[in-house]
Amino acid sequence: TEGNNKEARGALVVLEGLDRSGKSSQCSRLVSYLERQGLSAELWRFPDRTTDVGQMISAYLTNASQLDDHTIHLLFSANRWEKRSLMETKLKSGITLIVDRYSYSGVAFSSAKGLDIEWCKAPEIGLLAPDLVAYLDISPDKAAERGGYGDERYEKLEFQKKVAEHYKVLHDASWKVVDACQPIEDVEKQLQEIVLACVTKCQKGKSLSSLWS
Ligand code: T5A
Ligand code: NA
Repeated sequence: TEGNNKEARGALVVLEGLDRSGKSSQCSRLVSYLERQGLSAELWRFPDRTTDVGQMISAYLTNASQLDDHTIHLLFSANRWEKRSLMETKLKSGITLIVDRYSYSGVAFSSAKGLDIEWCKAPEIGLLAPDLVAYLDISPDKAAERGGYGDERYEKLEFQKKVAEHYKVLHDASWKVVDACQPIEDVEKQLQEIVLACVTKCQKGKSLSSLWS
């Protein structure tokens, strides 16, 4: 009978936040947690530096190459597009994807440089919309104190302040803001609850949608 034989899909969960907000630590903890619950989950990250496009992005971030602001923006977007169909296949086969950064990073970082926000959003239109965006909230000053920034292009306090402002205008109904200054285990606990609720909703038939809606 209709509805019942549709296989439960996985959830598309994105973690966003400033550099050093704790995304990578929490993404891997989340995947382990979901697996302990008997759920299929995979850890993904953008940029995916393993592809040809990803290697161009990596060279740019490490200052090994220079690119026009628009050009690097489109490369970040292309790097998501080249993964879109695999992402959809995985989700439809019941795998939950925990994704370290996504289109919101793309728009927040490029618009923080002064690019028009609508122009920044345009190439993201049609990518899969996350079921949940967990924003790890930390002040740029606190983030900078965490082990200090490395040598990557965007790891500068003044720029991170601008990025924080530009993230704010992207918040929508799919966002949950988590205080990233709590002890790591407390952030973890909070994320487990909101992610599990999201996975359950997707299993019950919440449909996949596209950016930006
Ligand atoms: N970018 C990315 C774009 O411009 N456009 C795009 O489209 C995309 C996708 C990529 C850069 O590219 C930009 C954004 C970025 O500048 P990246 O490889 O994702 O960069 O690297 P970062 O996000 O900068 O990763 P970081 O490693 O700096 O930060 P994370 O992952 O947020 O933090 P994490 O987990 O590595 O933790 C950082 C440190 O803090 C500690 C950890 O132990 C670690 O030492 N920590 C805590 N300390 C205290 N309390 C807690 N709760 C803590 N949680 C973690
Ligand atoms: Na990271």
